Amino acid sequence: MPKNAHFPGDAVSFCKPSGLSRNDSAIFMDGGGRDFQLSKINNIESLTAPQGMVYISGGDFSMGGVNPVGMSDGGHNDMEDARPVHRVGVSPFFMDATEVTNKEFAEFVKATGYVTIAEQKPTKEEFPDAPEENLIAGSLVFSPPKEKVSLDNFLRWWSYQKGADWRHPTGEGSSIAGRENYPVVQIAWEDAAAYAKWAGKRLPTEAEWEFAARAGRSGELYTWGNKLQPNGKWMANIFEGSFPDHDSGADGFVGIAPVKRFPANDYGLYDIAGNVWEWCSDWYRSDYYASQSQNKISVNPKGPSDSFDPEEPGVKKKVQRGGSFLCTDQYCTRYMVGTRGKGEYRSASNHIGFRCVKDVAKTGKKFAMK
Ligand SMILES: [Ca+2]
Repeated sequence: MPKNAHFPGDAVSFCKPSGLSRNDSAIFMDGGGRDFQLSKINNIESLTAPQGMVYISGGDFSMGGVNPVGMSDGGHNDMEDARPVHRVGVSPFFMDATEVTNKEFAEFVKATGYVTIAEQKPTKEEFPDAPEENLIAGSLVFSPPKEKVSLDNFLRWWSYQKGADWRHPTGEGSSIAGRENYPVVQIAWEDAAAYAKWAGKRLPTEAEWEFAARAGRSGELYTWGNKLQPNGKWMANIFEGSFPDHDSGADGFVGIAPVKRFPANDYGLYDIAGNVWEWCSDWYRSDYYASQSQNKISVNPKGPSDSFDPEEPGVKKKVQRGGSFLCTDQYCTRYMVGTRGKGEYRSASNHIGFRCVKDVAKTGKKFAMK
């Protein structure tokens, strides 16, 4: 592959995967570490990012995730959808440094009068088989059982709560008063896309999201390296204790945390792992990575044209990334950086939010992509 094959004129710097050789990296992976190649980050003049955003210079990287040694599928969930690892290039862009907050979303609603999906009464057209009395505005809320339960049915810890929406994240009686700097939740994909459009931004592609999350580090388990707690320090808001009945809050937070309470990754992105899931623009297909060429770079991929999840055929899903305050190695370790999440695009819950990206104005050849 010729150097700079699709970034004519741009110098490129090579980033080593955190001092590890590729063979060393494989120690941490279940063999798949060898699939990762060094990231090639565009070494071009940094642009001043709009307020609250960071500049991501783009480049080529190995996208995907493999199983860490000793952890089959990182918990109970199958992660085959994050393989094979394949090579992807992304153009420069700006990205929100934090997840969109309640304060920011409130400004959007005040300016536009926007009503989120969770606030709307479900219609007979959308749910023709549901009795009329069940058509009540609300949303999914994490409702932990009092005791340890088997992990084969998520309905044991999720329930549909009347009145749950972004202003009332856990249902009637709950509030976001004093929580202006918390990520907004109970946001369906359409709501996130509407906010992004209003803000002059857009949702990230899944490739942009992972490129930014990896921050030049190749093939590592986490956005910060290969150890969950470097020097004993918690790096993301996840779930510790006994899932789902007891969140010990060992990382400092039981449940959701305000933004910027954990270290940013090397690109200056806060909570890119954990805290709340983040919607991406792509439709979700479990077999999408398998459809990508293993021999050439996929440039600015935008995902498949339709959605398919064999676990729920017929349910249209968009990609979610980063995991949430509910992710744990007991069930779902999707705070690990290459892993993928998904959700029905008109559904929300109290652990789903988003952040936006913004295109860099193309100036002549400098950012031209072939
Ligand atoms: Ca936590």
